[in-house]
Amino acid sequence: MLAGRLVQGAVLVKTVFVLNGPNLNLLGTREPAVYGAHTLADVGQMCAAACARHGLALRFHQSNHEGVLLDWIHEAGRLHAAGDLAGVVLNAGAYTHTSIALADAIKGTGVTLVELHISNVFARESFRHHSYLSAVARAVMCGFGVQGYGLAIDALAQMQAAA
Ligand code: CA2
Repeated sequence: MLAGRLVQGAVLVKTVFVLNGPNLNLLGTREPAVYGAHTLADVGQMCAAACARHGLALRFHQSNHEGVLLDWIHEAGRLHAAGDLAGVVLNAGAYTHTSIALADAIKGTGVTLVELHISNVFARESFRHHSYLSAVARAVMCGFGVQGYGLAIDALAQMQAAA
């Protein structure tokens, strides 16, 4: 069944934003023991397949720049305000551990957001144990490898269905 809302007899498909932060464009090229062998393009295909399963539209992006990530969260916030957003999956990379600006954007827009990490950050260096985003995220996932992205989209679709 399509996860959308009825507008004058037409189903309006909701959108999932999958946002990736700094250095995630390097996926599959370095540190395979930590992040696996899949590239970011592979992850994009996994997300497209997950969204297709649920009848959701996908916006998939990566940037090494904090302000660009902020702009995408604001754009998702506008869809959220219009009732057209299923949610955001955000792997903010190292900005997770530094960015009050991203936390403010998530809180300010009110988007339903899953904070995602490919690796189990709690099994790594202590500076990765603190996140500025977790307190404003709807849910936090880590350690599922790149399969976590599809699982996060499944979870957002379930939340939509339950709403
Ligand atoms: O586990 C994750 O997904 C992280 O968000 C990845 C970030 C890291 O700073 C977080 O603590 C945990 C780093 C992304 C860097 O990605 C690379 C991928 C391949 C090769 C080099 C870097």
